[in-house]
Amino acid sequence: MDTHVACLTPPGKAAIATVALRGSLAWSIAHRLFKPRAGALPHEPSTGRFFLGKLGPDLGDDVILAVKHDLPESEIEVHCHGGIEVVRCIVELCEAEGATQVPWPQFLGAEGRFLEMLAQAPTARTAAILWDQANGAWQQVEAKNDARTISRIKELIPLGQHLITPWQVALAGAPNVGKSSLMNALAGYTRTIVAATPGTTRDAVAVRFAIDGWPVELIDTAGIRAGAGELEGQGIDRARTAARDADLRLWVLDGAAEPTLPDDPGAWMYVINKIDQPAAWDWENVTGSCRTSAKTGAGLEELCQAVSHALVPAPPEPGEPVPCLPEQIAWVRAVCV
Ligand SMILES: Nc1nc2c(ncn2[C@@H]2O[C@H](COP(=O)(O)OP(=O)(O)O)[C@@H](O)[C@H]2O)c(=O)[nH]1
Ligand SMILES: [Mg+2]
Repeated sequence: MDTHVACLTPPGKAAIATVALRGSLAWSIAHRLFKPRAGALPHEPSTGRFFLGKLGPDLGDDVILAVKHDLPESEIEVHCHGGIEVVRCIVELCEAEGATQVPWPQFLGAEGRFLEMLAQAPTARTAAILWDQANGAWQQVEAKNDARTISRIKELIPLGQHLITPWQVALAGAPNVGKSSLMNALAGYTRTIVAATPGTTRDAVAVRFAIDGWPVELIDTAGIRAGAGELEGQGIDRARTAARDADLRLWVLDGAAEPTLPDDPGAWMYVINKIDQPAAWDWENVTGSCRTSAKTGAGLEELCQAVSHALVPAPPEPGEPVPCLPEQIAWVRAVCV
């Protein structure tokens, strides 16, 4: 097999860059290019050893050479100074000794794709899941390919699709029930217009944050009501689309005024807001609803828990496989038919 060389760190100015080398020639290339600060490189590489020294002709760059795998397919990493020219020089030296340069995704294979996702993980919780996947969690699926494992994996597909891309959660309901206030209270800062005049929010406004470690894009929709003007009407159309396409739809009811129910009966999670005010109707009629006050903050924690549970009813255990690459998802879907 060819000996491959790739730069694993992004191009540009940085303190450190990593150049990796793998193949039958890797260790002999290291012998020719690298001079340890003390002693000599051993005749054969041994996994897990590090060496400090110079790489390159004349003075060379100060580098650390790490042995990731020993013979016969040895793999080594050179941790050199960052910068485009330093990296280019080291890669060219390896090429001159017989290595072939390949792009880093090709060098790393599936692990690299998880690491690429890991770099974009928006929360510690999603990063931990991607870490497990980069560390080979999927091998359990290949080892234990039974019906229970597969059905559990299938359950986790939506989560796998939302480790980087946020879940879309729509806030819908009649004007003035407190959708924008709830969004602001949840996001923790003022982002949308809150006003006492019905119909002030004319457009769908989205804010991204995390609920229970899951990335969420909360969409505050224009109040859906009949008899609106043309401009407001366009906002209402966009609101309907955003609400229809969302992963989770919250219908906000005003606990202190006559309730307006959705005309689209689909799946809604009901939120009864303004519970700091005297009740205008019997909330007990709406089972399984969350009760909040955007004004006092009451019930927001419970609302977050309910949203988290609706999005990810059974979160993965540490080390559990989660399908997140397109081919993994396609494979699970194919074996589940
Ligand atoms: N007392 C009370 N007033 C609220 C609450 N939530 C919103 N409001 C008020 O209700 C009005 C309409 O709120 P807004 O968020 O603009 O409603 P939206 O049209 O559904 O987006 C504003 O005057 C808010 O201050 C709440 O929980 N308690
Ligand atoms: Mg509003």
